[in-house]
Amino acid sequence: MRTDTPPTISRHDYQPFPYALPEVALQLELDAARTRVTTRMSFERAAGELVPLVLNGQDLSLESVAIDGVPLGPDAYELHDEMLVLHPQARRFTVEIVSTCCPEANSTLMGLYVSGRHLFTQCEAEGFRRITWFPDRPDVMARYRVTLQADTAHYPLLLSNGNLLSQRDLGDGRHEAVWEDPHPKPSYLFAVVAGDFACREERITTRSGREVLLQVYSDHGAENRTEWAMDCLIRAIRWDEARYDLELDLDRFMIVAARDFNMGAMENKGLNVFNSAYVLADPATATDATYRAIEAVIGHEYFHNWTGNRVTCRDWFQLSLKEGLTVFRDQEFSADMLAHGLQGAAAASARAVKRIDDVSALRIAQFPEDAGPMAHPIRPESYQEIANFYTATIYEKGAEVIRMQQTLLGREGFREGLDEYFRRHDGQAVTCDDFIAAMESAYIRRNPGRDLQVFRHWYSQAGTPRVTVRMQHDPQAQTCTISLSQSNPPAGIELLQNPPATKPPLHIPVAIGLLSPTGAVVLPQGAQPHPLGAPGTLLLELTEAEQSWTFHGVAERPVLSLLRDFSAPVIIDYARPDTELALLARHDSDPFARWEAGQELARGLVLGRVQAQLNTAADLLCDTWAALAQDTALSPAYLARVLTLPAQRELIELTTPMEPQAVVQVHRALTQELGGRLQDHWVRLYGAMADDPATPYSPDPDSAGRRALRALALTYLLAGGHPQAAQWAMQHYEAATNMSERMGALNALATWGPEEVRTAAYQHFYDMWQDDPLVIDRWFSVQAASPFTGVGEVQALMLHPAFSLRNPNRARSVIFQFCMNNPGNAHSAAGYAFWADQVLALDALNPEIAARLARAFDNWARYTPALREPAREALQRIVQHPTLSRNVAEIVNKSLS
Ligand code: 0A1
Ligand code: ZN
Repeated sequence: MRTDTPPTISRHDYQPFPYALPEVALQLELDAARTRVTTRMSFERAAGELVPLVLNGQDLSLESVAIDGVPLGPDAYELHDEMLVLHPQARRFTVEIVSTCCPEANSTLMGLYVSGRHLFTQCEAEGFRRITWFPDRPDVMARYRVTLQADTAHYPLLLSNGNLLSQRDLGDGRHEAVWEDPHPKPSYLFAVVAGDFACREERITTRSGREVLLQVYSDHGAENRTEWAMDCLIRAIRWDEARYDLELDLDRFMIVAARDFNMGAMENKGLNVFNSAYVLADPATATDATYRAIEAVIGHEYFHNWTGNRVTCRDWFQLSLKEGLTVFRDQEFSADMLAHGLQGAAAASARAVKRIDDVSALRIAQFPEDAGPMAHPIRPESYQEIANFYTATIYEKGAEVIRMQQTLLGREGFREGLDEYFRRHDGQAVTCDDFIAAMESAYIRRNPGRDLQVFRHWYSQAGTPRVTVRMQHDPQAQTCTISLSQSNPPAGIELLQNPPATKPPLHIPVAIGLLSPTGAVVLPQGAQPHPLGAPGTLLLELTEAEQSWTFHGVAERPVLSLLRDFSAPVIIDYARPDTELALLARHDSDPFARWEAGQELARGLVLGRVQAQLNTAADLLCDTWAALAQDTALSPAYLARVLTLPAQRELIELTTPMEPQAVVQVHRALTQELGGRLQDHWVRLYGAMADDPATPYSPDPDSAGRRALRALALTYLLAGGHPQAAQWAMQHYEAATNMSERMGALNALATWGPEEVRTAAYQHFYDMWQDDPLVIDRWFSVQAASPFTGVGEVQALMLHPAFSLRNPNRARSVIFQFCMNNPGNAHSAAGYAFWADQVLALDALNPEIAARLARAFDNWARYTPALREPAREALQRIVQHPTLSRNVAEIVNKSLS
């Protein structure tokens, strides 16, 4: 904890570490109260001159330091708050340090900590320094040998990275395990787990014929919930072999589920640690969305083994090098899983479902970030606390930047570029520049005379670019001219730069299509359709501030389908009549753009009602949706997306000034209207999507899609006031044979249900699942996000015995859900005051989690005046608190600047 302003670290200040560290031997005498760590490091100075050896450490007690076996007296080294400086004289030497740390007092969940009865570590980004004094930076890559000693009864399993070399009993009730990781790695990939776990294991043979052992560890009693995780892991391994020819490079790959975890999961080499919410699933406790989320996270962490671990980051400014690329890979994996066994348009539509979900998430989380005080490029220029930069920009926008490279290179070209990246950099710690240089080599081979120079600006610019579209059609000449212009004014941190940042144009791939007035595909004369796109897709590569393209042989004025498959993370400005959107929503051959057209129609309606107070009729939206609801060619999963209004959070972001309350009101009113006017369709879909209760649960996309559509129909029926809806909802809830159906009904009731039915369902749910923390998180979440839950109710939830501020999943399910997903209640003076209280309370325990919560109202300066003042007051109260972590201080200072 500190009160002074934390120092700013700049990308341009990077200096290589002056020593190589080939070998590390660690011995951990594990004990929850006090763990003793002996670290032996063999250093080799890189350059000629003597340089101090600077090691990082945090919350450690130093017992002794020795160089080449000679103990150092206290005047032979400098011990600072978070730094230990030694002055070695030899070129090659060994440092041995003994220190202790206290896992049970560690509520930050970084470094070595206690969860349940087990011990876990979390080292990314800078947690290793909480375990021992060390050059804790990603460009120092060493081979680790780890000796673990602990009480045998309490910690019968002792795990670390790599291969188990030996195990023995120490004779005093303790035992020992020695692990060795053959792959040099940075400290952030180090891991230790100790405890008593159940284990599911399988042996598989990799593509090259090596047998590997896969293990999933969980708390005893949860082993029957790890089958899906194992299945996902095997599919991820097979997928990486098939798609990228990347093979598992270890004899053993372990996943361990932790109840207390700050994030989703962590890719420690050979020993992934997971938030239990992303491992455990069975039909009774996990929803379809959970099954898919587990698949994505297991894939993500596994794919890091190559993109992140084999080739890692030189420094933390390069975080998106591994995260953007790995998110892109997990998105592709998930899309391929959804499309498995399908061909042609059916496969495209299945993949589009994933794309829709990813783009929706981008708009909810990343677009606001790019439009607020924390806006930063995917390769930031500076930070105060790196933990604050595990952001939607680094991850999700980073993945979009990788995806654009695939769009520009084609699938094969992208694969060539990736192969080149591994050929050049396997075993190294590198930069985003190194990645793009490898991609560029493949790009140039395919596009002689061109390069990715302009594309590189995506790495250095913050903000969501806007692309403005104009179209001119000349019926005589049968030409159609499309003009695109781009702008991306300074955003976030760029605004504070002096002189202001200059932002050259970006290389933006804009995939488009032309439709005839009846919705048929129009392919202009001589135009080459893009191989990755839907029928008739053309790729316009915008590389200048403004450019035009003229197409020939276009007899009638076409309707433009824009930004197909969301080919770039931009906002499109194109003024056009709603009738064109309705046509696209019914006929676009690109399933993503087709969904987008319907969303655009709905967005226009909501924003018109909120901002211009126009009571525009919803007739066109209703007619379009009615037609779509009857289109039997659409899969249930896709239709469920099509018939869902844009999220309140997405719409709030589009209002100027931001009007959260008005958006919530209009959104609810429109949902009611759609519920009423399309009632017959909802009744029909509700019946048609019912499952045969005798069919066993399966999370496959078709079954999941049917459940999603049925729950959506139920929601509309409740919203629209169908006289039997409450009764159907309760029956749906009670007759549910799996958690997906049950949550479908509970969510609908929480949002629209009459009070007695709602509370009866909550009570029943609690009675049934009170002993299962992951299910209780659902119970908390659904209530915290309910429009009927105000500040008083959420405070009452926090007093519930099942709640704990120390457990991040609980904090997320109550506090974060309320602050971020209950805009109708959180956006109020009382809501902001509650938020400030919780940020401060969390900051004393877990600064990483507190800093995430501190971002809930990032964009307060754009709120409607009546909300701006109370939001500022709440922020001021946080800033003025006498002890703030570096994490929260950075966020709130930026928010107020
Ligand atoms: N590299 C992980 C994310 C991660 C980052 C920091 C953590 O510490 C609290 C934990 C996990 C990933 O991308 O999955
Ligand atoms: Zn990751």
